[in-house]
Amino acid sequence: MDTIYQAQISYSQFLSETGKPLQPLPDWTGQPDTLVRYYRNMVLARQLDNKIIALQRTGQMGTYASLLGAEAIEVVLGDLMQRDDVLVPYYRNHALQMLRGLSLADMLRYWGGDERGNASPAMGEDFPNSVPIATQALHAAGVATAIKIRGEKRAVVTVCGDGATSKGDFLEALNVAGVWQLPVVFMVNNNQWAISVPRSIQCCAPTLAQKAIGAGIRGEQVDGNDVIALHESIAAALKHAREGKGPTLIEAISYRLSDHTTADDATRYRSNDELKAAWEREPIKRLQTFLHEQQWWDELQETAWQKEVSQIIQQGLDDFLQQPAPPVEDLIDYLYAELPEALQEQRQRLIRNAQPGGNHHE
Ligand SMILES: Cc1ncc(C[n+]2csc(CCOP(=O)(O)OP(=O)(O)O)c2C)c(N)n1
Ligand SMILES: [Mg+2]
Repeated sequence: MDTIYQAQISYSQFLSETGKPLQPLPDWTGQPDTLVRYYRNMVLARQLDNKIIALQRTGQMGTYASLLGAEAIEVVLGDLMQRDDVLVPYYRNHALQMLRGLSLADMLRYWGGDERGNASPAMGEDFPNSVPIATQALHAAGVATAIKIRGEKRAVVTVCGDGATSKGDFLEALNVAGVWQLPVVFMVNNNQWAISVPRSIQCCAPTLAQKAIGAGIRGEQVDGNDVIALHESIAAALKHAREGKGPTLIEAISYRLSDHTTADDATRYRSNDELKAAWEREPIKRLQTFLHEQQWWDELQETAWQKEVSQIIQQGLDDFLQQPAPPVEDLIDYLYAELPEALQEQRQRLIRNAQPGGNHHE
């Protein structure tokens, strides 16, 4: 019997959990700029995340999907994607969306249930958040097809979770990206949980990256808490896409340090020990230790940055809280080109009820 095909999946990590280099580091890490920017952006993302959860707890925010633990993936993608690349995001990419130009206030609006936040001109040709799982992978393949037909040198990046990789949409998108050699990067934020379903019972394959092999495309695994490993992998995948050499699947190993959303309570299905162990690997402390050792970051800078971040967040928050709510008919107005009769009646009723003294129980 002959072996007719063999494949390997690489895993890359540069910094240990305690911030020590595990192998020679790439040249660009010899200068502080990029790494310090990654650090600052991760701190901003985390402080913002804490703030939004606090707002939700006090009734000032809708149901919110925390990005705690995914900061490294967000900031590296945000840095390496060019303005004319296209982001096709899911619901844990709001730091990335902000790095691509979405204002903090608009991001808050979206999570506050105000769709105007999802339609900001600052998003350019980026897509709005996808809440339906994995459908965005197909949208990304569609956009990448258009880019390919036009002969443009742009990449499409789509992000999804580990759970999403079990869906037909995801596998179909990989397949078409392979046969048509589309300029797309599939970033899987493998945070080990799909709500209460652990990675171990999500899929029998030892890696999710190996799903790329079935589609004949590049696939690799990286430490999703290590900005250097992410940078190397993402930069290569984007270059590959922009040069017309085809798609890449990157499986970034992270951990969802939060509940699934503010509507979830993860203590009901996962152990404290597992969570504690995951905190040892989280991305911010690791990079902070490395930066301290290089003498590129110190306590004074930390305090100053934390303070500046609080001010940035407060400004966005003031803007969000001061803007009046959208008109109630917005609920209906963008659903149809021509509104069916039954909805016209409902629309009128909504408007009447929203007026002061309106009968809310009609
Ligand atoms: C098509 C579809 N089915 C089910 C859901 C409900 N749902 C919301 S999040 C989620 C789990 C997704 O897990 P994963 O892909 O790992 O992403 P994570 O939330 O962990 O980042 C499910 C099943 C949905 N939003 N869309
Ligand atoms: Mg997940």
